[in-house]
Amino acid sequence: MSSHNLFSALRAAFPSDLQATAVETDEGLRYSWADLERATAMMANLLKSLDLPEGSRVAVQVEKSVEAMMLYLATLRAGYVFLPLNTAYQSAEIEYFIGNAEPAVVVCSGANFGWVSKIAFKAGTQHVFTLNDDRTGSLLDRAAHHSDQHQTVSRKADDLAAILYTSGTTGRSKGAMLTHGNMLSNALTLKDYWGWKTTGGPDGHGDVLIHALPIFHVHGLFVAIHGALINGSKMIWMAKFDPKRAIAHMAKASVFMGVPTLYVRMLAESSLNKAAVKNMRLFIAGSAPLLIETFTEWQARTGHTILERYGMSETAMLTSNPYAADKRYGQQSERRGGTVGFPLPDVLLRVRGDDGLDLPVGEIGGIQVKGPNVFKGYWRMPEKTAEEFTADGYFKTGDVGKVDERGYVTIVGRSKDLIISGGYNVYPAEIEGYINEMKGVAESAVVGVPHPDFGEVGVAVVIAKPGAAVQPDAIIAELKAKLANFKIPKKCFVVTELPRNTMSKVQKNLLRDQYKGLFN
Ligand code: MLC
Ligand code: AMP
Repeated sequence: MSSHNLFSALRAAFPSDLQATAVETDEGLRYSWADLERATAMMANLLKSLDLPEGSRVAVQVEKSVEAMMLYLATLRAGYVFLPLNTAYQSAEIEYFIGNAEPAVVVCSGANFGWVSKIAFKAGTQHVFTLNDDRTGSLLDRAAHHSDQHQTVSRKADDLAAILYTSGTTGRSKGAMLTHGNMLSNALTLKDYWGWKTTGGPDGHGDVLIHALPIFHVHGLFVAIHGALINGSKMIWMAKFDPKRAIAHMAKASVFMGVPTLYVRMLAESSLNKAAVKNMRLFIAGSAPLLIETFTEWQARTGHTILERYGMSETAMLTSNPYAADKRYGQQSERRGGTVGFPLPDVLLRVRGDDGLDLPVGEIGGIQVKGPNVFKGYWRMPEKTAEEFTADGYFKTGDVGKVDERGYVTIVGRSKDLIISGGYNVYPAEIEGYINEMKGVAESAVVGVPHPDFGEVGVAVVIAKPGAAVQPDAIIAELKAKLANFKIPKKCFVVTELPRNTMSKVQKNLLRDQYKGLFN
């Protein structure tokens, strides 16, 4: 392939019958492969007509829709850099991302146009379009005037394809820069490792994926969309996850991907049984730890063994339990609950101690990785990038784990102060910063505690200034007015002191222990 544009590789995998269904929505709309080809061409031509500088960012905060996916593909196709933003982000959060990334184009929902466009124009963005989840908006109106033929722009493997913001443990979010080469290598590796099929399956045309995740993070945007497209597989598109409908879709699907919360919610449905999953080939979980109870219960109810894998924004997928026996690890290799499987075939993974030396098998330390999937660095943060890589080019994931004698990787914790709630990352430092600025607050600590639905949720523990009356409900209400809803601690306590070590550092482990039974 002369061009390394990821879109070219995805396009080359479209089935020969372009009139076949590529995406079928929850509401019964059907999009053919020809529709994907034409609509992405029109959007790419619209972007091209704007005469944007090379490497321009296209920032997008819209509800999930097939057109939103097409916008992603069109951005790749036109050679620009896609920057997806969680729909829950509020103005202060959006102001930071747009100010930092300086996108040439911003696309938002019509309902948010007023405040988003204000932020964008202030940051120097020239073009703000709207895109709604009912196939309306100025982006589509404008694209309709453009040709449905477009020559995909040539890109080098090392050219940027996307920037994903991932919050820092201290300070502000960092934009992880992913290249066309990063994503194509990962998509091809997973196609092979997960045994994607082009024949057989529920309708004789191979695998059919239920797409139930949001499309502003690695899991829904890359692993799921690339996975289906690089195999020419149809997607059943759920704008919002609903456990009953997801189970009903399984009659005509074969692959499902979800964060653990989705599995927990489906297990609560009586319609989940062996008959409901009889056409399914593979259930994949990731983005957060899958509890062994969920793994075992799923096996008992459906007869299927969930395949757990591990990845991150900076690297896409890193490890996976095997779909079929992995010859590198012997014929006995199976999917093991509680582990995230083996390093993917082109990923090098090692576990190092605080002294920077490799640890023996079974010992716990920091996970470091290297491979064609590992990102290019943090957007406009060369020092931060340098800090996160070792001298010999390994990326320090911030996850703590071990590798056993058979090669299985287990994640046991994180060195980064991070809460993963329902698959979304919440950084305590960010929430504490907001709480500490509130009237009457002296100090706060936010910790993650177990939760039956979200896996983990945040709890805020606050100390008031002497003489100040601080109400937990008022703190929560103030946070809700400023931050994305999933970041809001589910409980807040006002206490007189925080546990500290001899260095006067707050002992978050003691707080986690104290509040661990709150929701379970
Ligand atoms: C929603 N809420 C959450 C939450 N999601 N609270 C904590 N954690 C979450 N993840 C809260 C809202 O704040 C709101 O509270 C209430 O739940 C209802 O909101 P909702 O939007 O209607 O929720 P729901 O649709 O039920 O969403 C739950 C969910 C969603 C699990 C479907 O969170 C989700 O889609 N998660 C997937 C995230 C994901 O794709 N992660 C991949 C990251 S990639 P209130 O109080 O306001 O009513 C990655 C790399 C890798 O990590 O390896 O894949
Ligand atoms: P993000 O930055 O949103 O991409 O989140 C990446 C983080 O999610 C990783 O660094 C891990 O801490 C966590 N993660 C992803 N998959 C798994 C998994 N299967 N088990 C445990 N943690 C996971």
